[in-house]
Amino acid sequence: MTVREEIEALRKELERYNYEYYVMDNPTVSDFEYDAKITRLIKLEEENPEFDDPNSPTKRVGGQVLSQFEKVEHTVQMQSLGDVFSEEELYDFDKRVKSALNEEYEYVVEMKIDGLSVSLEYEKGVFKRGSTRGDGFIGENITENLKTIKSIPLKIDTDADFLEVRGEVYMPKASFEKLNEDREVSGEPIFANPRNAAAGSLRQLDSKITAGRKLDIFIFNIQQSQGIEYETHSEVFEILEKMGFKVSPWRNKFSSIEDAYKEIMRIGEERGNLPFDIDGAVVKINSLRQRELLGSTTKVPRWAIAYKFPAEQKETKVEDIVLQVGRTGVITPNAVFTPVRIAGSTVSRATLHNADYIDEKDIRIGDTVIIRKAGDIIPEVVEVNKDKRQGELKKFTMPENCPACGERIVRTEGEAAHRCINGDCPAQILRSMEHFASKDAMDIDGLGPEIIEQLSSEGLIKDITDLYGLKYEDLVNLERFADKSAKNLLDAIEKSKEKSLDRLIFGLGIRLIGSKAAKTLAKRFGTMDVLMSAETEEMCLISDFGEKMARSTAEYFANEKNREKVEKLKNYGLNMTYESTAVSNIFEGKTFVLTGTLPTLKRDEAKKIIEDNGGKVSGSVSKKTDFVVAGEEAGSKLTKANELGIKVIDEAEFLAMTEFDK
Ligand code: 0OX
Repeated sequence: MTVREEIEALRKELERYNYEYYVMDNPTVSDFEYDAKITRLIKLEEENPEFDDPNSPTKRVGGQVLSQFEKVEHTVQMQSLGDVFSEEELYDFDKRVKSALNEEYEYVVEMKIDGLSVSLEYEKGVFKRGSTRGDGFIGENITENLKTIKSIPLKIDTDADFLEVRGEVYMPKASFEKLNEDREVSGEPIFANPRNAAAGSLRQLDSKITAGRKLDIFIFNIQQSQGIEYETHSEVFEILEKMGFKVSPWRNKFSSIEDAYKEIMRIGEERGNLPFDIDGAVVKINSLRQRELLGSTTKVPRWAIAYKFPAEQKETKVEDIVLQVGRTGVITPNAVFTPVRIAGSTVSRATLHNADYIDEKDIRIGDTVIIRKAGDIIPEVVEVNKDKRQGELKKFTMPENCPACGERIVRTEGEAAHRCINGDCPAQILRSMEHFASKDAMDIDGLGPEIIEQLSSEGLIKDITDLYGLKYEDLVNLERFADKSAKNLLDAIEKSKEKSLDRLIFGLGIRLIGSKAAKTLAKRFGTMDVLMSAETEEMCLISDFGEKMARSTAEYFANEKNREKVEKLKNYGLNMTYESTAVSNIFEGKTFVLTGTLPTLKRDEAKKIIEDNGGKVSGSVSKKTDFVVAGEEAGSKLTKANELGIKVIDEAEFLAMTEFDK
């Protein structure tokens, strides 16, 4: 056997093992044997670079680091699905199908995998390119990341000269839990749910990171093909399966909507037992000819619909109600639960907002409560299951004293919140330091709540100004610190001195002054000195700036302690002037609203481009809005823009306006 033949034989064998293990879930060789073969192949490829193949199984470990993702135009639109939430709405969908077709038809019901849609393109059976859905028309080239997903075949056995398939990338629940555990140990932020974790993993510019994330995929569609024929969706599944793809696990056929509905309910019952998250079921017309007849609206096909399951709810027990003191002294009660898994992660706490909220829902320690995740992320109590209340549980009352400093708690008439009004309350000081270091404020990398707590309990920092006096010797011998981490933290603190004035103003934590208001102040007054001597009346004249905000700002700077704090920061060399970052004024006087997921820009990036060009970003659509930049899954803001006749543009049009993509 020549070297070339051995290389080829190993590649074939290893891809077959991948297929057996990752697609069929039925390995035929031991890990040991697999490792021995891949090690041999790596060696042969290194020694014989002339036989390189970008689709060799050795390329599945990642390695290429990109500076950005290239755009990919989808020649066949990657459509999204219309949603229904009830049996009635599902039957309405069927009525529309029935009256449009006027002949017999069949449905296929699939699970709706809660992941991210991607396209995979094969030329003569070789995987050439993979991309995200983006806005359905333009996505991002994530080929290298997709190659690391072992259930994606890099070569397929097919007569098709060209084939584009579509599938959903997801992170299995078990991989997600393991990933979050590891991240918690290493102090990285955890992902809210498997979908976010999968999205974060696919967006990595370094494919090695993606390779370590254990993603998987289900393929559910042929987007386009040359050289093969098929007439129904069921047939498509058979073809895909034969080619070696991992296809959607549930895909039964039904000849009535009633039976399709029963299947959806069956899927719903299985939801909790599956190793991956689903957020509903998809009902599709089986005949491709009938799909053509039904066609699509501008956004979604008329031949398919997603039946969305209600947010998952679980019962758990309230073990305790603990109080958290915020940076402004507001005392927020939190419920501590017996941990339960819900919508993709384990929940053990939820905010109970304030005493009125607890009263209204009558939540008591020891109660069994029903919880869910609002927007699939934030845990909340739906209600108390009173049937399970055992004996007379004690009603919750706010204590009279602050749990952190022991001073009296007050509640201003008409306000829901209880507050600790002791300006020296240690909990408030800790929270305000956390706020100062946070991402939207001074963005000091590595200075999270735990480190702040540690530095404070070591007596090294009493307020934010002390951060700038920290020395290497203070840190290096502390627990959790070593040479490198001490230097990194000091570097990050040093770097923060250059941050723009608006971040500093926001970081001070003036009541009612969020990051947007801080920017307004920085722009209007230009330097900290001018701002500190500004009169309330002057601030009231600024558009978008309310009287309460003006008064709160003036009060803050009238306080001698606060003035001293700013003076100290100035002496440490913090930047106290606002330098406009505007690169043009083409958006001067224009208000933009961003909605949905844009194909390449993150929301922060789009916002920065708008502001850098003199425009404003607003959170809601009104008559004052000039442009709505809409991406994937744009919701009610898009509807409102259309109602009001406001110009809606996509990312490409937006970038063209700024000529940013040239
Ligand atoms: C899923 C899923 C998503 C076909 C045409 C519009 C949507 N998340 O599991 N989309 C589709 O269908 C496409 N099917 C699915 N199973």
